[in-house]
Amino acid sequence: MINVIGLGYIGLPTALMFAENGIEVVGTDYNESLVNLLKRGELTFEEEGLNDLLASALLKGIEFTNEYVKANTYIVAVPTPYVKESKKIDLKYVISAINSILDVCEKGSTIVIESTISPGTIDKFIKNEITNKGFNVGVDIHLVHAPERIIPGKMIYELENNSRTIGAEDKEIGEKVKELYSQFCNSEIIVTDIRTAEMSKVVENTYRDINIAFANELAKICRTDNMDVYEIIETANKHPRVNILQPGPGVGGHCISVDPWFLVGDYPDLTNLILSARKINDSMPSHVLGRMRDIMREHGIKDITKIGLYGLTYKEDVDDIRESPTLQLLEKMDEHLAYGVKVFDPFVKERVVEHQFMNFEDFLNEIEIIVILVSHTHIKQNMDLLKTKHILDTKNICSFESAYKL
Ligand code: SAJ
Repeated sequence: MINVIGLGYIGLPTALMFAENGIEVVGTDYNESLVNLLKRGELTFEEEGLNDLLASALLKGIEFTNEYVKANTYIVAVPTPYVKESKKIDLKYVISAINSILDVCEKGSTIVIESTISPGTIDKFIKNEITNKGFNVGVDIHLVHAPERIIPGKMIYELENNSRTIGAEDKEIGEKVKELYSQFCNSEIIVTDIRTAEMSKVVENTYRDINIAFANELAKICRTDNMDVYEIIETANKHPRVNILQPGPGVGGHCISVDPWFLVGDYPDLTNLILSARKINDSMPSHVLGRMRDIMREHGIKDITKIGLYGLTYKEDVDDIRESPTLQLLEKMDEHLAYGVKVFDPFVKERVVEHQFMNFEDFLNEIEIIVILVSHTHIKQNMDLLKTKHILDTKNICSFESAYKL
C-alpha cells in the first residue's frame, strides 16, 4: 500500500495514477477542506483530464484523509520553498512529513521524496531526522528520491510519458520503486544514487531558467535597436544545434523561479551564470513597466486606471498564480506608479488583487491600454475585441501591426 503525503499539484495526480493502475493508495493532506472536497470528487485546481481520473480512482478505492497511515511505501510531495534571505531550501514541510511518517510506519518501509530538494538534502538533513527518531537508515527505513518532472497543463500525459529518475542508496530498493512507477510510467526509468537524482532535477529547471534568461536578454538588446527578437530567435533556431526559448514578462511558478536559488544558496561563489539568469528573469516585470510607460507617453495617456493587465497566472491555461510575473509586476508598480491598474484573468475566479475584474467585457470597457501577460487560449480567441485598444503584447501572440512588443 502507498501513502501519498501532500495532495497538491504533484501529489494528487501521482496518487490518482497509482490508484488508477490498481495499487492501494491513501492520500494524506493536512488541509481538511481539501480532503473533504477530494472525497466528494471535487478538485481545487484545473488540469486537463484530472476530473475524470479522480472519479475513476475513487471508484477504484483511493482514500483521502488527514491522517498518516501504515504503508510499505510513502511518497512525499509537499512544497519546498526557499528562504528569501539566505536563498537556501526551506525544509519545514518535508521534515514535518517525515516525522509524521515515522510516528506511524513499520520498520522496513520506504520513503520516496518527490518534492524537489537541493542536492545533499537527504544526506545532510533527512537522514539525521530519521536517526534521531531511533530508526536505522537503510535497515529500518529506506530512502529514495524520485523527483517529479510533469508540466502543469499536460500533467497526465507527462506522468505516463516522461522518463523518470530514481535515486536510491540501495540498488535493490531503487529497482523496487522503479517497478512501482512503471505501473503507469511508460518511459525510461533510470536508477541512480540519491545525490545524482537530487542534482539532476535542480539542473533541469536551472537549464530552462538560463535559456529563458538568454531569450529575455536578447529581447532587451533587440528593443534598444528596434530589432525583432522573435524573428531572430526563430531564425537562429533553424540551426540544428540551437534551441532558444521565448522571452516573456518574467518567470513564474513554483519550480523554475525557485530551484536555481538552491544552487545559488549552497554555492554562492560558483553560481555567477545561474544568479545572473535569475536576476535577468526577475528584471522582466520592470522591463514591461518601462514599455507601458513608453506607450502611455506616446499616446499622452496619464491615467493609470486606463491600463488593463490581462493574465494573473504564471503561465497559459492554468489557474496557478504562484510567483506569477503579473504579481511581480504589481508589486513593482506600487513603488513607481499611482495605484489603480485593472486586472483580469479568466482562470482566476477569486479576487486576489485590487481592481480585479470578473467579466472580460466590463474589463475592456474600462481600459485604453491592454498588457497581455499570459497567452491563455481565451485571449487568442478574443483578439478581435482588442482592435480599439493600444496593445502591449509580452507573449508575441497578437498579429496586429499596431501591437507593441516586449
Ligand atoms: N517561460 C518563458 N519562456 C519560455 C518558457 C517558459 O518565459 O519559453 C515562463 C513561463 O511563462 C512561466 C515560467 O517560464 O512563467 C515557467 O514555466 P515553464 O512552462 O517553463 O515550467 P513549469 O514551471 O510549469 O514546469 C517546470 C518544468 N521543468 C522543465 O521544463 C525543465 C517541469 O517539467 C517540471 O516538472 C516543473 O518545472 C517542476 O515541478 O519542477
